[in-house]
Amino acid sequence: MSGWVALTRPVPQSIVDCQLTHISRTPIDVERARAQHAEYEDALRTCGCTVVQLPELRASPDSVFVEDVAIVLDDLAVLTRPGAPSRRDEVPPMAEALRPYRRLAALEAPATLDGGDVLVVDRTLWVGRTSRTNAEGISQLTRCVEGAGYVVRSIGVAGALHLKTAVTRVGPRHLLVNRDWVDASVFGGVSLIEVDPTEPFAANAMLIGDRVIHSTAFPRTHQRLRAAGIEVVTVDASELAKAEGGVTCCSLLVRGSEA
Ligand code: CIR
Repeated sequence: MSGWVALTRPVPQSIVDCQLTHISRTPIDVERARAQHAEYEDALRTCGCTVVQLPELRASPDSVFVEDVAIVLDDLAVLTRPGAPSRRDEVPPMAEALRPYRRLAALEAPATLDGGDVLVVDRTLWVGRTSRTNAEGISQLTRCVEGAGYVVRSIGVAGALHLKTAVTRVGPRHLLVNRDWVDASVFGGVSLIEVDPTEPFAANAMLIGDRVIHSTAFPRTHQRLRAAGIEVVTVDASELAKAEGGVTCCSLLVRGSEA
């Protein structure tokens, strides 16, 4: 068993009714969003993933953003309880999708936690305190993963939907960060690359192996990544950005697994 499986879900027509927190609603061209999602799946393949597209969930407007409903680690997967009630129907189908790959644990009420708030760096899970993730969610996640040798540390996030809107890994020892939204001084033993100030949403990048998938919307930040020796694979993600989604949210990576 080797490589990566990337789980994705199609863009439903209902995405036009998606949750929005920090941005205003603008019309989403669903066909264009679907074409961009297909381009994103191609980028995942370019980065060495086997893409497994799960069935469409027509009644769940945000179901393309699979990242939020589970945290997949090497040892287990934790099903979340998303902070937005409209997203909780996405969890049972994800449990079925993940069962062939991992032992499962699950958060329960009153916990809330979105996968977009969980940044894994080695054996540390940094968890953002946001409108989607509460203290009980962080406590329950800790209980689920500590037996497998993971440490959970919570971190404040201001002005962004999720922790990974503000900071993501772009290399074994590199983080890409928007310091307006998160206090990056807490991350030890890593090099910080700051987003270009004109591209505040550029901190969401997706690391797979030694390549990074990143939106075409952030050319100035690409220059910073390339200057650090990081290979960037670009995708147009502009329609999904209107739903407040970035590149990490549209897949769940399962390392070293085949169903
Ligand atoms: C939501 O508000 O839940 C969706 N419209 C966007 C979720 C994006 N997910 C992520 O950044 N992990």
